[in-house]
This record gives sequence, C-alpha cells and structure tokens, in this order.
Amino acid sequence: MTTPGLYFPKGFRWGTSTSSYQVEGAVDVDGRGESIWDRFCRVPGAIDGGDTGDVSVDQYRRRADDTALMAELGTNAHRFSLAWPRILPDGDRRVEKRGLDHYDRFIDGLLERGIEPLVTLYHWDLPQALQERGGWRNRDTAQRFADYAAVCFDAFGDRVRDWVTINEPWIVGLLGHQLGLHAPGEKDLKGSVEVMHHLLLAHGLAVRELRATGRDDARAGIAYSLFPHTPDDPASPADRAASEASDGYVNRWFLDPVHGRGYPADMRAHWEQAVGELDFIRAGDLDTIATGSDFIGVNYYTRRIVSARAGDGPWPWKVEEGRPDVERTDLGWEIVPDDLESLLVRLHRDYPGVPLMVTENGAIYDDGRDAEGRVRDSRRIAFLRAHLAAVHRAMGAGAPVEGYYHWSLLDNFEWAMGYWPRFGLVHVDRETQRRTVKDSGRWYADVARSGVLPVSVSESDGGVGR
Ligand code: IFM
Repeated sequence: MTTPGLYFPKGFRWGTSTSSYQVEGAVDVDGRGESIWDRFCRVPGAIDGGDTGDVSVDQYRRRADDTALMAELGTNAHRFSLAWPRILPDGDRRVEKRGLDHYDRFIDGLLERGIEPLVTLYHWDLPQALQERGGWRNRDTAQRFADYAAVCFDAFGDRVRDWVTINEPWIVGLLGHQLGLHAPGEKDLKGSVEVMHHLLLAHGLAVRELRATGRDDARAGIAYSLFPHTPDDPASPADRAASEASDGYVNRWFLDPVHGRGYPADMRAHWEQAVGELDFIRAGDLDTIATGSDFIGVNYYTRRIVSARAGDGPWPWKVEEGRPDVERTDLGWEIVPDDLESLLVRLHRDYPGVPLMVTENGAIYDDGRDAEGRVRDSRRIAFLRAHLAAVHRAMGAGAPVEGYYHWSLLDNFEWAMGYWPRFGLVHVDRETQRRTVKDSGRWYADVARSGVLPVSVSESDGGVGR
C-alpha cells in the first residue's frame, strides 16, 4: 500500500542551513583573522546578555560529530558558509592554508555521507581589516570579495557545485548600516543603500570569476531575505500602493537588477527622494550585477503587512503589527505558510526559468529538554509540515523548487539576540555543548529519507509516533 502523503520528486534536496559565525566558535585558532562580528560583540549592549560567537556551538572543533549528526538526520544537503577571515585573515593577499584545510575536511565529510554542500561565501563575517578600509561602503570591497571567491572556487570547486554568493543583502544594509543593530553598527541611510549596491556588485564580480573557472555545471545565486507583502486593508488603493512600494524596497530592489531589469524605477525614486542622487552607481555596474544568477535562494520566515499610514522613517508606508488571530513563533513572527507558496509562484512568474531553492525557513521555539532528556517541539513539526506542504503546492503550480534547507541544523548564535532564540532541529546545551536531536529533527529525518510528507497523521504526538 502506498503511504498517504505528498510525494516530492526524487533528487529533491532535503537540507539544513547554518553560517560560520553562528556555529563555529574557535575565533582565535589556526590563523583566523578578526571579523566585524568579533568586534561588534565587544560593544557594550550590542548583544543580548553580552554574548559573543567566541565559542558558539563549537562546530569548528566538532565538525566530524556534526557531520555524523546530519547523516543521522537523513538529510542529503547542507548549506553552510565559509568564514572569509579564516581563509584570508587580512581580507586579501595572504591565504591561510589551515582555514582552507578545515573546510576541505568538512566538505569531504559531507560528501562521504552523501550530503551535497551548498556553500555561502558571505554570511556577514567581513574581515575587520577590510572594515578599517571602509567595509562594504568602500567599492573596492566588492573586488576584494571577488578575489576571495576565486580562492574558494579554486580550492573547493572540484567538489562544490552550488554557491550562494551573498546572504541577505537587504538585511546587511538595513540592520548593519541603517539601524546599527548588526555589525558594523553603522546608522547611515545613504551609506546603507551604497552598501547594498556594493553587495550586488560583489555578486556579479564573483559570478564572473566562477564563469572564468570554465566549470560548466557550477552555479551561483544570492540568498535573499524575501518578505511577501499584504496590504493592511486589501480594499484600500492607498494600502495596496504602499504595500507594492514596500515590496520594491525589500524584494524587487535586489531581484530586478540581478535578473537584468535594472533597479526598479519606483523604488529608485523613493531612494533618491530620501538620500539624494545615488551617485555611487557607475556606468556598467548594472551589467556587472546582471552577470548571472543560476538560482534564487529564498530565505522566508514571515510576511509584512503594510499600510499607507504615516511612514516608517522616510518611507510612504508603514509596517503594521500583524493579525491577532494568526499564530506566531516564540519571537512573535506571524506563521504564514500560504505566503511561502505564493512567493515561490510569484518568483517563477516574475523570473521565469530560474530554479528556486528555499535556502532558509524556520522558527524560534523555546522548547528545552524534559526530564527524560527529550525535546518535544511539536510546534516546530507543525511549522515544518505546513511550510513543506506549501512548497509542494508551489511545485504543483509549476515553481521549479529544487530543495528546502531548514534553518537551522542546530540552536546557535542568533546575532544581536545572542543564544536565547532556538531555531535548531538539534538542541544544544549551552554549558556542555551536548547535542540532542529534537522531535522535529526525528520527524524531518523521516520525511527526508522517504521523500514523502505525511498528511493524515495526528498532531497530538507531534507526528513522531507514526
Ligand atoms: O539566523 C538568521 C540567519 O543568519 C539569516 N537569516 C535569518 C536567520 C534567522 O533570523
């Protein structure tokens, strides 16, 4: 008898996702240089509880254990990032072989277990030495990034096929350079749009390096933080216009130029009104940015409800609180799986022919180990089930989704919030570093192994008892 459920195609990538600074620790070993996050964590009050990534969840030392853990989870894909300051401690010039060796072994360990690596080149840990030269506000950093990318393509390109160049350019601009909540802690509106431009330029320059390797099957894309938009009052033309405008700020500002359409005119006008001429955009930049994108990485967590009330900052829109009747994660983010479906379908419609990967999706649930040492996180199972079903529906509507990478493999360092938010399929004890696979991890393992999402299972046991 066939198992009732939603069948995913053979070869679908069932993955997990992490990033270097959030899991590695070991910040001062094997010649690693300082990153902007090492520096930012030292700013009093910057991180909840005064936490740092110095030790984090110690994956640098526990890489073999964590690879074995992934094998236990039955996943066939893993997204992680390379720490630029481990490979080029000063940001450029000198290559640190011990940094390359670490990732060599990590990649080999994954491949030995049948786990396909998806490697992110930049997940926010810029070498501090480059920050001293202006960081991402300095156009030259884009070229330094391309040089670093070339080192990585050379070192790992024989085994790594898929590369994420940049993780979440909007969040880097917004939190790191506009609101000062992330490293390097800048608060400069014009600086933030300049940074985002240089990040896109860095993507284009890196793709040129990838093409120059001559590896025909190598692919690169950006992992965008994409937020579907809902007008606060869908019947109000003003709210609909505000919602569309905010979509330009968050989503289209990045997707359109990378896919050859240039910066969207509506948002460009908003930016110019807010900060003046975008004089850092030079002739030829848009061609560089549009060099290529072989897939779209979708980081999806929640939606934005937008109205035309008095604006957020200089913008003619306002992000509203969300609906009281919608379930939320422990951080208060609305859980809206249907919007993942419509987002994937929209990307397929607006950027036809481009493969899609859900490069991040997950939720903060603060479930700990019970007296028996088990983590019964049934809400994460329900979250996963609903979002995977949404992915399946989008695929049914034609969206070419190749894989799903759950954020995150392990509870880890959640940037300015430190360690209290727990996103993992695997619980990590902060004192002992002991790993415990949560109920959600066991459930995901079943789905990943079978390629079938069960639909007729009672949620009462969290689905793990099927
Ligand atoms: O932890 C982050 C990740 O680094 C980038 N995307 C969002 C995640 C959850 O906030």
